[in-house]
Amino acid sequence: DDSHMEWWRDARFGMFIHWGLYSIQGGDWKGKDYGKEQGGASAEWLMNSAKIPGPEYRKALAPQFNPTDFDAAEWVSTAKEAGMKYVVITSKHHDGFCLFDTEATDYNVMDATPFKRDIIKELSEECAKQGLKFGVYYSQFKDWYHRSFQRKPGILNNEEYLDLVEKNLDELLSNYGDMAVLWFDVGGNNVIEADQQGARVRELQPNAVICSRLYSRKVPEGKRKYADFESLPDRMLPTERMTQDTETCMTMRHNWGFDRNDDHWKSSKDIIEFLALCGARGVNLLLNVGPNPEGNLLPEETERLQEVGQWMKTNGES
Ligand code: FUL
Repeated sequence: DDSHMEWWRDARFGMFIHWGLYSIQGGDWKGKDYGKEQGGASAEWLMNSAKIPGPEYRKALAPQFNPTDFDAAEWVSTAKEAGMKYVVITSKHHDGFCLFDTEATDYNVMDATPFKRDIIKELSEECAKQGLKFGVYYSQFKDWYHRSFQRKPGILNNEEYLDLVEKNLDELLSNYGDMAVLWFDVGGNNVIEADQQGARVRELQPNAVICSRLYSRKVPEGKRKYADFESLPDRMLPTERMTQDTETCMTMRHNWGFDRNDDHWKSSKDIIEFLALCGARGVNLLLNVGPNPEGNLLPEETERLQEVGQWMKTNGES
């Protein structure tokens, strides 16, 4: 039964949001630029690129995280006006920081920052209010902050870490109303664990749509039991129209998280052409914004979203 996929198939276009402690630095660490155009992975990879130990990263950034301009209503209405039907935000990226209230670790917005507002709660409630679907990105396999990773770099498949993931998932799936999308990212090789996490999602939110990145790319498609849609690598599109559920994601410039020096903006025209192409190939588009440390969408982002919205009104399907 794939009735839970219906809204997602109709939706076609969503907003992706990369936001977290890394946004404060905008790709910079101790005067050096680790943004993508400087050869870094991407601004949200700062902790890894600049080899910052977890405790140091937390100590430097968490006390500064105070995005008082953040207004969920504004973000959601901007997405809605652009013709987007769903919103997916980084509840926990690879730096391990949780943008939601969690009992599993105090490395979260409520306990470790002066902001003390549950961002996932505010956004999920606002999406419900404005009639958009809401989902979360969750980095289930990469967590550079976790103790076990600090002890033995790269090794996270242990009980202690899996316990954190399990608790986080239960919280995300229980405390925020309807969770429409579970956008897992970069699965490990362990199919048993991926299956367990997928099963838990089904159990607590039977209608949630699960991203194929729950599984490692090495796991053959037929073995990805809980993957509802195939997530293509950044900006990739198939050459033919897809018959299976597929999504591609794209950011508006080079980096996903906020970067101070990245001026590689795609034009509104580029974005609209890509969106139209996605439609023609039967692929959903998750278009990314990287809000600033104060909690604002950037003027360049808002401007592009408005122009996409104008195009959608005349050319998109409602
Ligand atoms: C990748 C991540 O490593 C990037 O930081 C970003 O989140 C992108 C959408 O997915 O796997």
